[in-house]
Parts: sequence; C-alpha cells; structure tokens
Amino acid sequence: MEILVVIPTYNEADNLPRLVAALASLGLDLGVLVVDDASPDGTGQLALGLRQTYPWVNLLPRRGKLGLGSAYVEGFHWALEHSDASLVVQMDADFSHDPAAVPSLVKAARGGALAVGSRYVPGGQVKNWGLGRRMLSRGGSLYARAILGLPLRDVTGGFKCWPRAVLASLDLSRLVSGGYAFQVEMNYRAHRGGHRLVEVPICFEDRRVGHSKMTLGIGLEALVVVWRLRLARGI
Ligand SMILES: Nc1nc2c(ncn2[C@@H]2O[C@H](COP(=O)(O)OP(=O)(O)O)[C@@H](O)[C@H]2O)c(=O)[nH]1
Ligand SMILES: [Mg+2]
Repeated sequence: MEILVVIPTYNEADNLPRLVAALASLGLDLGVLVVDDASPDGTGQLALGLRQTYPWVNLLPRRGKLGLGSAYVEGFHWALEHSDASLVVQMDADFSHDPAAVPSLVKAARGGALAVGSRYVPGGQVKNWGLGRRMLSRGGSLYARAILGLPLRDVTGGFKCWPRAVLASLDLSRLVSGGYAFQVEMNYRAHRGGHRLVEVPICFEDRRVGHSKMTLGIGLEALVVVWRLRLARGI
C-alpha cells in the first residue's frame, strides 16, 4: 500500500470508527496504524474490532499514557519496519485534522517534500480558538521560524505527510522534545537534513469537548526548547 496513516489515540472511542470510515472513503491506497496508550475507554479493542471491516487497520498497543511524542516515534518505527508504505501521514483522531485534507497532503509529499498542514498560509484556517490562543500560536510560529530559520508559517501543527525516505533519514532516537515542541523539532531536523518542506493549507478545528492542554508553562517551555534546538550540535 502507498500510504500509512499513523494515529495516536487516548480515549478516542467516539471518534476512531468515524475517522477510519472517512479515511476509507477517500479512495486512496492506504492503511492505518493506531498507536493506543491503553485508553480506559477501550479505543484499542475498538481498533481491533474495526479490522473485521477494514483489514488494513493495525494496532500498536502501549502499556499506559506515555505521551504524544513518544507515540509518534514508536508509530514511525513501526511504519519503517512493518510497512512498505512510501508515504506516512500523521494525524490526530479528534477531527481537528480533517480527513478530507489527506489527499492534498499526499499529493504534495509525492514530490519528495515533507508536506506540513498549515493554518497560516492562504487558504488555511483555525476554528474554535479565541483571540489569545490564536495570537500565541501564530506568534510562537513566527518566533520559532525566526530563530530556527524554518521555511514555515505554521511550525507546531501535527498534520503532515512524510515521504518514507525523509522519515528514515532522521535519527528518531536523538529527539529531545515532547509536547508541541516535538512537531517543531521534527520539522527542524528534516529541514537541517536538506529536505524540502512545503506547506499545504488546512482548516484546523479544535475539539469541542474536553480541555486544551495548553498552559503558560508549556508556552514558556517552547520558548526555551527553540533555543535548545538552535544551539544543539549535530541537528
Ligand atoms: N497514544 C497517545 N495518544 C495521545 C496521547 N495524548 C494525546 N493523544 C492523542 O493525540 C491526539 C492529539 O491530542 P489532543 O488531546 O487532541 O491534543 P491537542 O489537540 O493538542 O489539545 C489525539 O488523537 C489524542 O487522542 C498520549 O499520551 N498517547
Ligand atoms: Mg486535539
């Protein structure tokens, strides 16, 4: 199959079946890897059940809530070891990342570039965020872009399509960041590795139920992490 979609989940039982159905209807040659952290709501079991209808759904179960960054790292390792997909998509399960945008990311990545879903290029959009959150995200992107020289307007987004070769060229065991900075670091490493990055406009809609994990602490941590990346040797 051409595309593997890696989806980290923690309590996404309400969303996962709808998301898999939406991906199935795109008409692409794709498979799914759900990286589930022992969700108490049974998302992992649900993923296994979905295999009856969609045999291309795979589950990578983990023993507990170990965080989004490490879920992606394990998912990417799995993709490189157990799948022959030439493209690896990463996306959230909560419909903040619209499955309808997958084809445009895939199309951009077929040309060999890391395709980054972007809220801040023409055609991109954010829904369900107040002005404060918007300014923080946009300002953070401008700051990281300036310090790291990244050719991106949206550096923290988590909806991307990786050409296999770009992903395989990164040493995932040397990542230093978790949280939002994980997305920045992956972009930075790809850029420093000489790979092309292209932004594809997406409409990002924040989940309507539940709380955002964004805190002042996370915001300040991100400011520090950007400098840590800039000053790190060998990236
Ligand atoms: N495997 C795994 N998935 C997680 C974890 N935390 C969040 N997720 C998933 O990662 C995606 C983004 O999480 P979300 O809570 O929506 O983050 P936000 O949109 O940045 O506020 C969703 O699909 C979550 O289910 C975790 O610790 N482990
Ligand atoms: Mg979300």
